[in-house]
Amino acid sequence: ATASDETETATFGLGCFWGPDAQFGAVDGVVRTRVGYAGGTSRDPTYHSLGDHTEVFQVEFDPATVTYRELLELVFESHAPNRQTRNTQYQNAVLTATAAQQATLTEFLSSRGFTADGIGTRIEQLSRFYPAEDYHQKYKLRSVSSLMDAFDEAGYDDEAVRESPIAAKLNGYAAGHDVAVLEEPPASE
Ligand code: MHO
Repeated sequence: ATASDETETATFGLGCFWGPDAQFGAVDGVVRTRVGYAGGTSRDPTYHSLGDHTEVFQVEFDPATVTYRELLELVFESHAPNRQTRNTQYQNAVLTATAAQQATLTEFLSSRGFTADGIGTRIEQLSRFYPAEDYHQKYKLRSVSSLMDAFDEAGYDDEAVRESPIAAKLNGYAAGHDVAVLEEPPASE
């Protein structure tokens, strides 16, 4: 896919953030991912001092290739909206950042026969996203030491790995997700 200049950012919670970080990183049109904490009120959450925050992941995407609505479809295929866990750390959540996202979400929910109040999934406006510790970013990729060594040798620090479009795809691939986008092969002669 050809990327356009303008990306958009979506924030979701689907339990432990390692899995969806990889799953959504593999989606065509998703250019960057990061994991973190949001949805609570306590200051400066960390993994071991999470307070009332929830593990969330952000996907930065190219809306010319994948739409917010398509991401919502994937989010709602990936959890049971009629249920919710009491443990705030792992709650399912859609945290909208703009009025346009809110409008798309409202339309999407009603197309599924849901209302924001009538489902277990938390539907809220994103107030603040706190990036998680480096060792949680691209967690699946981090288990492939040869790839992490290659990033290191190419001069990437932890923040550069977190924000790398290549790392997002490799993280999905490392977790077993299909990252292939099949196009016409180039002519061989
Ligand atoms: N350590 C937990 C969850 C990690 S996720 C970042 C486990 O593997 O079950 O909360």
